[in-house]
Amino acid sequence: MIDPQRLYILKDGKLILMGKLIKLPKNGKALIITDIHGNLNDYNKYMHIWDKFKNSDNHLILTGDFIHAMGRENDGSIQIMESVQNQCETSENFHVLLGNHEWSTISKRSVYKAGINQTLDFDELLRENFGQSYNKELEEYVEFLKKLPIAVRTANKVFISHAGPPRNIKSLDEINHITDKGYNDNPPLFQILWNRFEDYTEHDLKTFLKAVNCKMMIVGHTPVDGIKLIYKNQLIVSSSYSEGKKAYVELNLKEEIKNSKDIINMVKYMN
Ligand SMILES: [Mn+2]
Repeated sequence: MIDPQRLYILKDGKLILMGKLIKLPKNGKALIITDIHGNLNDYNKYMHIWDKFKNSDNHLILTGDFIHAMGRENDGSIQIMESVQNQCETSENFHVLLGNHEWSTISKRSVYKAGINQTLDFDELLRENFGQSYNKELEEYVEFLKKLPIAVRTANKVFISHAGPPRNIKSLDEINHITDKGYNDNPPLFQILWNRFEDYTEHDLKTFLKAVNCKMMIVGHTPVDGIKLIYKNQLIVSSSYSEGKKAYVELNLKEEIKNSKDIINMVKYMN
């Protein structure tokens, strides 16, 4: 039976249920962009880079938290949401991962930044924009967000997610099924969307990377000055909402990734 809340693709005349893990082959490149947080100006700049970059081998990975600006002024969350939906429907190489801010829209749990309830702000933004049809729009957004994948694993052994790592993961298959238990009261899902580096040890990171057979992990979530290396095997990237510089990664999917140096060489900065 078809579950309307899951994403299916049509392949060779058969409907295939998409899991929560995207696997990228050893071919082409991937642009990895994090934490846009409703900044339409930055989003458009990255889309301009993507427009020049895209071809059948290249991919774009937006690692979540594309909605929720800091405050109501200049909050481009709706425009970005509409654009992201449109891109996902028209390009199979455009991958959008769930962040904790999109998760809050699904789970109806409020998220705060600097004491501001951003979930409530987003609700008000929708009411202002859509008036009477506010509820219908919100439901459509929730449907769309529930279809988003949670992580990407590349053939050259890089694991990409919004945050994390989660604890007690034994295999990549567990990541593929990470939302099977739902969006609320699901510790592994919560951890892959919320964990910052004070929440896990070097041992936790190494254990996780071994379980998913990866050398490096790339996340967003914590604002840093462009990039920050954690325990040698995790790179935090801030592409828009940052503590200074805005960085992204142009990951070469063909090249062997042995250590952090190989990844740091692929970091680029946006002005
Ligand atoms: Mn986040």
